[in-house]
Amino acid sequence: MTKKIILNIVFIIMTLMILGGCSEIKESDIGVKEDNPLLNYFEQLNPDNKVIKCAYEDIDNNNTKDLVVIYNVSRNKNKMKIVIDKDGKYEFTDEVDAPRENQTIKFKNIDDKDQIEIIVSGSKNGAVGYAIFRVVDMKIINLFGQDMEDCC
Ligand SMILES: [Ca+2]
Ligand SMILES: [Ca+2]
Repeated sequence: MTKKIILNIVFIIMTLMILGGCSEIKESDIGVKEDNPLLNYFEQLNPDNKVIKCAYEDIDNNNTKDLVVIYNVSRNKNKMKIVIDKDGKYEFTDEVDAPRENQTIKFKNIDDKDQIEIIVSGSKNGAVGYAIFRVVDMKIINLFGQDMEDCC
């Protein structure tokens, strides 16, 4: 009887460990595969900046996929920039402020013309904000934003 209880406890602990391990993997999911060449390029040139979130899409409408990267720059500051794939030659855009927590990156061609727009949302201490960006001449232009200053 006692042995059965101990076995049950061991089983519960092991289950918790496995579940805990799984959620850890989920949390560290940055949105693209770790061997993404644009991600590797970013990491190589920005070794001090931990990558938080990525999204892979053709940003400049030239039929090559580009990589939006949100990364940490200091204890309380995140930034975003984009690795543009110019037919195999990678270039960075400038950088803009990015949300502190719960970052999401989505794409939508909001004006139905030319290149796709980037919708970034996130929060800081429960304050939620979002912004719509477009890349023009390797600069990230903020087309529309709401409460971004509260979450960045
Ligand atoms: Ca492209
Ligand atoms: Ca557009």
